[in-house]
Amino acid sequence: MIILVSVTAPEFITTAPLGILYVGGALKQAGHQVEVLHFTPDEIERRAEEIAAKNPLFVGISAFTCNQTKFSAELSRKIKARSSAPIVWGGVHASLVPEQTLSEAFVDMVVVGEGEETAVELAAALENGRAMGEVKSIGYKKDGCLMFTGERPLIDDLDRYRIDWDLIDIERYLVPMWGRRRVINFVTSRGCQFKCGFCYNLRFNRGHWRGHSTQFVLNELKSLKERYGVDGVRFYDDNLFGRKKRALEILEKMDLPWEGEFRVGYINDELARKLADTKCQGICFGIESGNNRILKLINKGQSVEDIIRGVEVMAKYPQIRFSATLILANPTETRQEVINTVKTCLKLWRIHPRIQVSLGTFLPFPGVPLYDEVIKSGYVPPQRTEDWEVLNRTYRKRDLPWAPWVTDRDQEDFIRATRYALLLSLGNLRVPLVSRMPYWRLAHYNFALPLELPALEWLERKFEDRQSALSRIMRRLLPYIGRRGRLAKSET
Ligand code: B12
Ligand code: SF4
Repeated sequence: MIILVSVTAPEFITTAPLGILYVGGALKQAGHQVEVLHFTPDEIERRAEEIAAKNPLFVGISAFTCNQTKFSAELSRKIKARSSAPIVWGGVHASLVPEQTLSEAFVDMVVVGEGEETAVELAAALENGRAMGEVKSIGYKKDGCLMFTGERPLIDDLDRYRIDWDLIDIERYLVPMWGRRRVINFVTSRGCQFKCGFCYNLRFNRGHWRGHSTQFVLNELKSLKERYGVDGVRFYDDNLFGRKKRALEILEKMDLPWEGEFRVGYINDELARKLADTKCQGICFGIESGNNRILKLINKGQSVEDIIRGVEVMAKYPQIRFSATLILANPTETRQEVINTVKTCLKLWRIHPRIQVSLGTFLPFPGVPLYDEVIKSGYVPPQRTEDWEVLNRTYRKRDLPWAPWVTDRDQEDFIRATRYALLLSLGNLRVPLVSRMPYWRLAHYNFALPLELPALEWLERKFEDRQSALSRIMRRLLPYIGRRGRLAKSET
């Protein structure tokens, strides 16, 4: 038996852990008995005992760079204390920080990059007592030294592997969205050909896009509909439109409501019209900045003018929910440039008053192109796996030790600007004062005495999760309510 685990913060627990479901599917295909566990940190103690008692061939742990590293470190330690089963870390974090991860006493091996082929070979090597050096794309320990085998090629034919939904209770991941009740997260492709400075793709996917075939995706979605009554899809591809024709064909033929992310540069009138003809419920643009200097620095491949053009097009299709994500505190960014970004948000809101704007601060994820800049400016990155939890954008208060160009006052303002930007949609209520307040605050970049925030946060908490009719009305009136969790993905 092989056990694959993802420990996830409660606010993200309803998104299915697709990485280990793919890896689990590959291991099952190869004849192994597999168990996938996805739980919140409060269960660590109990789960560690359960895992140790099963004495698996190995325990595979999946983590992004965020508080998952802390939860996973705690779990690994507890399993190690009770069992001799090898502990294998995989996923984005272990792939981008392999040496440090492997140097931890609670980690026996790391898998770097895509896991399907590697996990199957690793399992075979462990079962047959073969040398670990024969398995590509792993790190292991030998006589106290950290050993790394070379990279294997990326998987080109993705159709060889599929998510095995039987490995989890899918009901936990069918969530209500846009009036539908059973919406699932799904990916049709991996990687992206662009090279944005804050993104893991260049390193992890080596700047390559690969997709499942159209027919494969349509078959999988058909089976999700028929077997589990799935009635909507939230696409989590790095670049859903990596091949435009293919994406459109899927979206046109799948006959399901959907939501996904886009690059601004893809949008034009023709494409927007085609999207509106599918059951598109929402799209999100990574706008990132209101400054051409910063857009160039982060290598986004789009200008402020492109952004405005894209939003103008989307404004003609108000039936499609529309959100935009932006990053503050980019390396070398000045206060004035941050203000420009905030003003750009307001401009976009004037063009498209239903826009949902999400501001986040730049986080130096290891391995991204801008990471080296941050290290050059003197930042000492976390020295222990669990300390990478500092890179968590959903905290409301934080300091930014990697950003000496940001003052304490600026940080306070960022947090408030982020809150008020989410509240911009209050403007649609057309209630005097309430609707103008966030706009006024942002327009003047003045967040002194933010007395409205506690009141609005109270409202937010009160109506975020409830299923009552009143909650539903509130969420309709105040669209930002209930969006924080969903926007977290866009913040990436
Ligand atoms: C869905 C998603 C989420 C979901 C979480 C889903 C969940 N249940 O955990 C939500 C929306 C909640 C989310 C939140 C965040 N996310 Co996110 N998210 C994604 C997204 C879009 C898709 C993930 C996915 O399903 N991929 C598809 C699968 C097939 O790929 P995979 O997970 O990498 O798995 C493969 C390999 O990594 C490997 N593998 C994975 N695990 C294991 C384990 C073992 C044992 C082995 C052998 C192999 C292995 O094999 C798999 C198959 O080849 C990715 C981008 C992307 N497209 O991958 C970003 C991404 C993973 N997220 C990212 C970030 C930063 C975050 C946040 C930290 C952002 C924030 N708010 O601050 C949060 C933190 C989440 C948390 N605290 O748990 C970054 C991670 C960067 C990094 N260095 O880790 C990414 C890469 C986006 C980006 N472009 O930068 N996210
Ligand atoms: S941020 Fe988006 S467009 Fe840029 S490299 Fe990453 S996935 Fe591609």
